[in-house]
Amino acid sequence: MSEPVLERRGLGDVIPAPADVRPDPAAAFTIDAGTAIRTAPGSVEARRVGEHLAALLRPATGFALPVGEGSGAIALLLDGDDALGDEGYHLEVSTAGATVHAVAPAGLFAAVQTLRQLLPAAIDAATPQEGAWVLPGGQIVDRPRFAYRGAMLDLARHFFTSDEIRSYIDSIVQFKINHLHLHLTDDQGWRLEIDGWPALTAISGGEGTGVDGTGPGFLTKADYAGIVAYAAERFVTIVPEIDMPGHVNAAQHAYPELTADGLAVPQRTDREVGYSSFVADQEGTYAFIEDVLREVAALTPGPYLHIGGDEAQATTAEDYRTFIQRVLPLVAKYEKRAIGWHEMAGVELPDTAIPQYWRTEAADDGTARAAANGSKVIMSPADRTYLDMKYTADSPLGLDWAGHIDVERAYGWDPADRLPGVGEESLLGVEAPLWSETLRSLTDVETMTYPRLPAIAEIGWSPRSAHDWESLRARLAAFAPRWRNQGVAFHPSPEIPWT
Ligand code: TNX
Repeated sequence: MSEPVLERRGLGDVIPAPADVRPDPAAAFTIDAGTAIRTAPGSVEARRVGEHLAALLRPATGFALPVGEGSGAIALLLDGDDALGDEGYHLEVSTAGATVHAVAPAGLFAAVQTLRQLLPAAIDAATPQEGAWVLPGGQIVDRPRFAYRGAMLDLARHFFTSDEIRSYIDSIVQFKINHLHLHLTDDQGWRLEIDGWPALTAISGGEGTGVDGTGPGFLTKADYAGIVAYAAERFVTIVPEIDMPGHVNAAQHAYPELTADGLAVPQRTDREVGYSSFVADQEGTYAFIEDVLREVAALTPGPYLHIGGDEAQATTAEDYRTFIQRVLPLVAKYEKRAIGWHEMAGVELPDTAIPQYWRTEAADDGTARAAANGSKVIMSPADRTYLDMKYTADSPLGLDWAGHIDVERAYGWDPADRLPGVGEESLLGVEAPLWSETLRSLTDVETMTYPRLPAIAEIGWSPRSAHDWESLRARLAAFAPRWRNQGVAFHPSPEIPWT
């Protein structure tokens, strides 16, 4: 008796589009009850990636899929060509099996995301499904265009729990996103516990915080460390942000000594920006900041520490310069590289500092000057990458100050063309920030994220020559059943011919 045929996938039906795809329709491989997964000899990390793949495939297939170094028709090997880089991989599928060659475990993990998408959508079901688990035959050679492909969650305007953040990590890694920026502090809340300054979270992470007072909560140091570890197992680097010198009302509400006159400021739960500022010419400001940065750096194995720097309308230009020039050395002292919203580039920066361009203007002198001086830049133009912008005027969630962003708009730009003076060589990568003023749940987060984040992930990963709207639309369409099986919410954009 023959099994029902599940959906047949094409070798290139993957988001982000792989760099090089050579299908061989005669070479398909069918995973069956006897399939095992073989991982690179002597590599604990390759073994972990193998276990990750097995855990993805077991529920829907019902197969045992043992993982070991002995033998197996699916092989995850660390014998790749150096040209693949740390995240690249070479996948060969023949009738005998599927073999991945990578240089580093991150490349094996990227290949696992590709393998998942090459299988029928039923692979994401939680219970055993009938059918043949066919991988399309041929070869893929793939590696990212940019090293940094990020998403950002705003925990300050609305707090999201450790479990919600972990779910978000699980869904974003499918698109080879490798950085998660956490916006931990803002006027409406402070979301990371800091020893020695307990009121930050006791007061500004407590009940009544967040926009409209509806987003209370904070991460303990243990919660944060747990998220960092969970992310690292999925080859995601956490980028913590402590926003300053503006966006600091929550800190000043908890600690009045951080204000100019030492008087308490009221809690704020409205959506205004640009009214609060640390005091640049007060030593206590830097003692506080050093404590915070030291602790955040100690909890963060990744290389980056984001210091905000945006919308400091309540800080004079001179104070802003003083402030940034005092804080950058503190970041370096704790052995991190500073990222800042691009206003930071209004000050001369060391070439290790990374401006993140977020506005909608066609040019930015500071960012261009930083790039000319050797700084790398992260591109997050609000009118393309801001996942909190409404899709259309009808979107119930989101803001519209940078316009409406449908999927075609999120996809129809190139980071190397965005700013004069900031070309391909100056780019560290792209990031899609999600601000949470209007969001109240993980479902809201996912609805704003999908299907736009996959479009931006493709801009960050795939070669420019592979960007093609008609192709992306068709590949996105296949995600409706996948996201349903995964329990991930998405906006059913009418632009996509959903299956
Ligand atoms: C601008 S983007 C901000 C945030 C808001 C966001 C809303 C940036 C660096 N600052 O404070 O949440 O707009 O879209």
